[in-house]
Formats: sequence, C-alpha cells, structure tokens
Amino acid sequence: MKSVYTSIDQDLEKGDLTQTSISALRRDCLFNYDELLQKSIRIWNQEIWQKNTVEIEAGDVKPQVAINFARYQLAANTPRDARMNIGAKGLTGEGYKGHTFWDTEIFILPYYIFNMPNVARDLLKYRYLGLEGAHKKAEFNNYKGAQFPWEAAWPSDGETTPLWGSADIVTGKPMKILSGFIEQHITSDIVFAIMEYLSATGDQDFALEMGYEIILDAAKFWASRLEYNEDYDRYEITDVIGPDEYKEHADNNAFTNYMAQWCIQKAIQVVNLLKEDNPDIYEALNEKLDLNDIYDEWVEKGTKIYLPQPNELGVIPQDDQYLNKPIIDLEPYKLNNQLSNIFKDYNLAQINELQITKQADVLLLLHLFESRFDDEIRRNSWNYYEPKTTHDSSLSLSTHAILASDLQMGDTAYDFYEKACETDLGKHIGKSVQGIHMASCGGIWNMTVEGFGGIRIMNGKLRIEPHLPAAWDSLKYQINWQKSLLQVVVTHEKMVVSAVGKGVEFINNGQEYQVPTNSSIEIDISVEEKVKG
Ligand code: IFM
Repeated sequence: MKSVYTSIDQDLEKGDLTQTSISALRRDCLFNYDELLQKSIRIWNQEIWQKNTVEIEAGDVKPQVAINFARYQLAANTPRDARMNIGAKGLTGEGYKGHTFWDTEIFILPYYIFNMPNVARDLLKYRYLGLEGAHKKAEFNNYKGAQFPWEAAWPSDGETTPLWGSADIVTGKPMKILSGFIEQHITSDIVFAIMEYLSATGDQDFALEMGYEIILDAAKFWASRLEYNEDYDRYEITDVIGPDEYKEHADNNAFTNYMAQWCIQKAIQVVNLLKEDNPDIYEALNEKLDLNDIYDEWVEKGTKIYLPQPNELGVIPQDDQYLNKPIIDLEPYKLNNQLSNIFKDYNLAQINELQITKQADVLLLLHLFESRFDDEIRRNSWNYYEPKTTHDSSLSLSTHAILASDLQMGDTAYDFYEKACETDLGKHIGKSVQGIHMASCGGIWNMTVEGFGGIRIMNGKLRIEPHLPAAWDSLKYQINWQKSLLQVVVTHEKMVVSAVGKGVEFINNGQEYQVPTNSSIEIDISVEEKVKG
C-alpha cells in the first residue's frame, strides 16, 4: 500500500507531510484487500460506469470496448484539482512532460461538459487561475490582455513549451519549436470551450466569477495582436502556426482568424450583457481591464478582420500561401496507420513548402463553426484537404470522422472512426510508448456521441441529428443538458429522447421539440437513413 503526499496537496491535515502520510496509511490498513477492492468497484460504478452510460449494440464488440477504454482513461487521468489539468498523455507516460494543450478545450472538454459539468468547470477554472501566466506571456510579446500559453503546467508559470525539439533529418541539428511563440489559436480555443460550457450548463456563477473575465481578457489580447493592412483596409494576423503544425510562419490562417474574430465578438456581447444585467460586475471588470476604452476598438476590429473566403473551387484557403505550394502524392506515407512517415523523406522546412497538412485545420474550423458554412463548402474542403493530410497528430482522425458523418459519408466516417479508435488500442501500439493520447480518448467519445449520436451545440441550443453507422444496430447514450439528464436511444428507424427530471428542448432537422419532464418523445428517422443509403 502506498500513501504519497506533497507540499502542494490541498486539504492537508495540520502537521507535517510524514505524519499526514502515516495517518492515511493507518486508515487504509483498517481494510483488507478485498474490502478495498469492493470500495474501488463501488466508486467506479457510481461515479463513472453508471453515470452517462454509452451502450453500442453491434455485431462487433470493438466499439463498446473503445468507448469504455476512453471513459476509463478520461476518468483516471483527470485531476480533481483546478490547479492542474489534463496532460496530453495524461499520467500514462512522459511525453510532453505532462503539459496541457488545446487538446483539453477542443477535444476533451465536450465529454466533461456533457457528462460531468463540475469537472468541466474545474478544467476551465484552471485557465482562470492561469490568467497571471497569460498576462506574463502577452507582456513578454508586447501584447495586451491574456495570451494563453501553448503548453501549460502550473497555472502561474505562463508559457512552458520547450525551445528545442528532435534533430532535423537533413541538417542533423535540433529543430526549434515555434509553437510557444506563434501557435496562438489556443487563446480563442479556451473562449470557445467556455461558451460551450455556458450553453450546456447555464452556470451563471461561473460566467460572472471567471468565464466572462477570461473572454474579455482574451479579446484584449486579440485586439492588440491584429495588424492593420491599409491596402485592403482590414486587420490581419500574420506569422502564425495554425492547427496544421506543418505550416510555420503562415499568414492569415483561416482557423486562427475566424476564431479571433469570434472571440472579439463574444467579448462585445459580454460587455453589452453585463452593462444591462450586472452593472456592478461590469464596473469591477472595467476597473481591471479598461473595457470602456477598448469597446469601440473591438467593434471596429471585429468587423474588419480578414476572414479567408471560399475560392473558385469552393474551398476555404488554409492561409495566404498554402494553395500556391506544390502538391505531392501522400498515399505512400499514409500506409499502415503509422505516424510521421513523411519525415523519412522530407524535413520540416521542406514540408512547410508543400501542400501537406498534419491534422484537421480548415476542416476543424468547418466542424466547430458548422452553421457558418454550407454543405458544399464543407464537402469541397474535405475533398481538397483530406488527401493532403497525413493525420500525423492523434487529434486529426476524430474530427474527420465527425465531419464525414455530418456530410453523410457513412463508410468513410466509419473508416476514420475505426482508425481513430486504434490510436491507442490497435496493432501499432508503438505510437503510445510515450503515453496514450488523451485527446484521442476525448475523440472516441466525440465521434460516438457527437458524431454518430448527432449531439451538437448550435448557437447555444441543443441539436440532435444522429447518423447511426450501418454496422451498428443501436446506440444509447445519456448527456447532461441545462441541469437535466437526457437519454437518447438511436436505431436505424427512430430515435427516442427521454428527459430524466426537468423537461428539455432540442432541435432536429430545423424543427424544435420539447420533451416534457420525465417523459420521452420518439422521432422517425428512417427517411433520413434511406436518403443516406
Ligand atoms: O496539441 C497537440 C498538437 O495539436 C499536435 N501535436 C501534439 C499536441 C499534444 O497532443
């Protein structure tokens, strides 16, 4: 039996660490192995397995194993202390030194928002506690407001991305890691996650105590970051890395620009809301952040940020340079579901000059902001970018699976789903030597419940539009929405939505539905399924 305490533990009993540790051991020794095992089983059942179940009926047991694996790993690797967050590899290995990335906000948080909103709140509180470090980073770079670190450790540390990475295959010299300097979308990703959390929970206390302040401080950063281009009378963001980390020094990365604009627009809405409903809180925040002085600047810059538009092929350009670069055939590098094959032949500087994408970039934008782009743009962009994507990051496959499912590309979606589940469960387990991929675990839940289960937050409202894979007979899941528990059972013919407790409203194919308290409603989806073929 082990009992480990350190000086940063909260709720330490009075007395020294040794004493605390010995007392804990003595308490545990009152129970024998079987009793402790039973206690552990009880807690896992009550806290995890019986809460928000996901049940898949299919000829194959693998999908159920995958979702159980993901839920187990998420539970086991998430600290229950807001001063800490989820490492990219959780606690399963030393890759990325335990640091936290945007993986939490964009890929893992949906699971917590819909299943354990209290844990989601703590994960976001971590960013609130990180404002000090984010101010440090902004100041260091001559910006204002809060610029969140690309890699984060202890909240007040600020940026912790290492400066140097592995050796370049051509020069033999260590490669400089630029993400800590120019991969800046993390600041908007945090704002995005806060808005998702607020929509799903309506947690006003969090909004007023922490959430709104983060949004306002983030918008201050973006307003100071934007660059005016007088030739076009517009604001641009040059020299960044977007989600596609194979493009360094990109100008006007679409994902970064759209997210920055959205962040500023949210801040404007927050100011208007606070002035109206909570003037005292507005005044307190104004005192801290000089909101009165910056509001007009936000309005001007928010409307004039350059947002890359679809080109003649109906494709959103990833950035100003990408579409003019040479294209190579990536098929040989995509074999065997292995990562980074491309580096056997090219170094990063060479890849930078080719149309090669590491992970969903434009496609992630189209997924997160789906209401802003029609199906044609999403389909054209998929057809353009997917063949140019190596999926060398574990964050890539799940986004592709969800987007393909939304676009009614059932077989392709399932293919991506299966590959994504294999990230830490498949034959090529070598990928996990430095630890498993927590964002991929979040991705398994996202593909299952958001993708096939059809759950999405659209303009603050819940939408449920399932696309059950042909290989599955049914999918049953539960989610929390606005303090209600919702159960959805999907088959190829119908979906049944039940509210356990308070009633729930949701949208399906443009129509609003209301499930009364403790009741169910049934929607026929067999027609959609037939159209899909
Ligand atoms: O955050 C990711 C990044 O997008 C791709 N490389 C790995 C990081 C940690 O998972």
